[in-house]
Amino acid sequence: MYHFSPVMKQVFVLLSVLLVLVSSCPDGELSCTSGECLPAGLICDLKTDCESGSDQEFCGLCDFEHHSCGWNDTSDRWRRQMANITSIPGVDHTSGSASGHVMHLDGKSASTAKLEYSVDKLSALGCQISFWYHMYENKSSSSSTSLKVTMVRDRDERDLLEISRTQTDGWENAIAFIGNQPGGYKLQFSYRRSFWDTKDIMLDDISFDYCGDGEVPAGSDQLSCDFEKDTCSWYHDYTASLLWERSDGKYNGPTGNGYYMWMSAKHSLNMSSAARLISFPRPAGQVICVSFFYHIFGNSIGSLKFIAKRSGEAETVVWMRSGTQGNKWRFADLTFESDKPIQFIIEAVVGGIQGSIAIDDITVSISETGSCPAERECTFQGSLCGLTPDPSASFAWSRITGTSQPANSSGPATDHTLGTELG
Ligand SMILES: [Ca+2]
Ligand SMILES: [Ca+2]
Ligand SMILES: [Ca+2]
Repeated sequence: MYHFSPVMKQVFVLLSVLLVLVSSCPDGELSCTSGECLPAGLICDLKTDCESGSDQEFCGLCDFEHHSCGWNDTSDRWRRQMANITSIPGVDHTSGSASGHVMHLDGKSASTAKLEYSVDKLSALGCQISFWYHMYENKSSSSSTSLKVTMVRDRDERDLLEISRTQTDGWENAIAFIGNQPGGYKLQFSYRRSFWDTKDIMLDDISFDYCGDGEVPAGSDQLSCDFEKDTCSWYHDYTASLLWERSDGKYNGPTGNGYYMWMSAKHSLNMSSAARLISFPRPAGQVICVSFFYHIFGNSIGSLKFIAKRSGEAETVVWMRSGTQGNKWRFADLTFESDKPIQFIIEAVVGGIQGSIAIDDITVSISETGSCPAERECTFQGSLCGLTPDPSASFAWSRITGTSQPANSSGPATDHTLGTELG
């Protein structure tokens, strides 16, 4: 077992640079051991680019067969060992072999065990870390101490995942969500035993999924969302200064009780602080209908923006409301048509010291007819405000009733909302 200290990491980077210099690749490019030349920026970016995987060899992705891949044991507790140290599972996860290697923690010592990897680069929106683990309890007890995956950025520590269980019968998979985090943090596996409980833990086959630019997780097109369980396929933008909060406690949602996304102004916040929810790009060549409820209330509150980003272009604000809109939920309808893949961003800017901004019941659908429901509220760009010709109007109205009311809602009827907004 050898440790991979920050000094060794620097040595590796230096060696990589030297390798690039003596390789046949053009200046500033990375030479894969499999022969390709790739941009140097692809080293340690949480995505495998070389066919041989050499661009990510000391970069966290790890089967523990030859070394620890940049995972640094700061507690002197973890050991890279052969899997036959215990009878269950007795084999590693990579090859199912007793001579395969794993990262092993002997649970007897009382100190907190920490295994860390430093991430230097910005990851993509859907980035997640996946790993296999096995837990074995040395003496019987009912307590279940936990293995944690934590993001440590300066003094800020955020638990991404906590696995609390007594033991497993073999290898099990776990995934912790990372998202588009700017580089400059450590990912940390930690375990602290309780007085009664000593536990052995093994780790194997750590990988990073959907962390590279353009990598899209399966099922990331769920943009219609009532936020009751999660944020569906709306991803927090961790590069923004604030985060939206999923809340149910401040006031009722548009359809009665339930969760919505929320952000509040505070004295201490910078006026331009913003929280953003981002979608993955939707395919080009479709008419996309978007509607949502919003609530902007307070004496001194900023603005809510709906932003579109077409592939290769700058972001465009297509809808915005600034300042208080009264203590009520309002409604917006938007239509998008694009010959390029199009991404949506919902941004709340603080802009003041008192008040809050919320959104709920987003629907995003592809229009079969090439047009979207009549707008139920005028936009600042000066729209028809629902005064569309009769034939399409009746269709639009029935469609509105079907899509804006979540199945589990118990709130006011849709025609009431419509009556108010169009009245
Ligand atoms: Ca790479
Ligand atoms: Ca292994
Ligand atoms: Ca809701």
